[in-house]
Amino acid sequence: MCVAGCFADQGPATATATVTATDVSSSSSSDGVGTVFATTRGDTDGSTGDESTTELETTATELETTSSTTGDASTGDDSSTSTGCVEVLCYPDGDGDGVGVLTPEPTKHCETCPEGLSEAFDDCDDNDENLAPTLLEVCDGQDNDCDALVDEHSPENASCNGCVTYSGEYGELWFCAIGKSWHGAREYCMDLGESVDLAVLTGLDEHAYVADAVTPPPHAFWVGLADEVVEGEFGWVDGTPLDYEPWADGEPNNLQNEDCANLDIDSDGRLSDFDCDLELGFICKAPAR
Ligand SMILES: [Ca+2]
Ligand SMILES: [Ca+2]
Ligand SMILES: [Ca+2]
Ligand SMILES: [Ca+2]
Repeated sequence: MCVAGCFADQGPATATATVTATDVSSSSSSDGVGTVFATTRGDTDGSTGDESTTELETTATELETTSSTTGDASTGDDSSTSTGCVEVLCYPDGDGDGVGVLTPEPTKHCETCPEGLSEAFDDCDDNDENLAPTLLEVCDGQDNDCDALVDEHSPENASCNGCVTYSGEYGELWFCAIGKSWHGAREYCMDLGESVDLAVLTGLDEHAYVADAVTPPPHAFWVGLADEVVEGEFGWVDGTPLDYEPWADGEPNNLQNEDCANLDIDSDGRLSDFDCDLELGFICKAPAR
């Protein structure tokens, strides 16, 4: 616990100036707490040589024990900084959501961080209290939990803006019952995060997994497969070739130049090629990380 006279009461500048990281690292001892005491004690009685180090560290241990049982009695002075409390590094938390950031510089404090500072430093936006890695994703068009995905699945976000969300072994999925062209759907997916695109299905196992997860309506969902570049050569949007047989019977048939693939619930979840401008549902995916 932090006893009276602990430098948490004095603000970061005083604490940092008195017991700095340099004081600790410059000692021959590997015992951080003991070294701090030895340095303070040595300054007091003028003993700075190596011979006195062991004795001073022993004394430091005794002092620490005394300090923890009798409060400020061993130091007797509010300006003392050698109270034996555990230092913590505290990072500035500008939006008060309990998670700070790396800059500006963190400061050292006793036991706990004062208000406005935090031991955590991975807030993705320190100007918005609704964004922090400690939060759950909600449906608001923002990346609440700082994982670089917007409105993905969480216990608070099973569906969002017409998309049912899903999280599993193949990553994050959004099954969207919003009518969009294949290209319009792709843009929608990409707005959900840099790693998000129309779904790339890596093989029969994932294809079956995704088809099982679909909850109609609608019955047809665009996936990230097309042969717009070279007719008859279907490839996934991430550049990987199609290397398994995903097609429904008689597909793809390129009827009136159909170039975009959709997963058709009425064909056991297998794929058909459709006109890319048709407005269908679609499946977005972010691969597992
Ligand atoms: Ca913050
Ligand atoms: Ca924040
Ligand atoms: Ca997120
Ligand atoms: Ca969100």
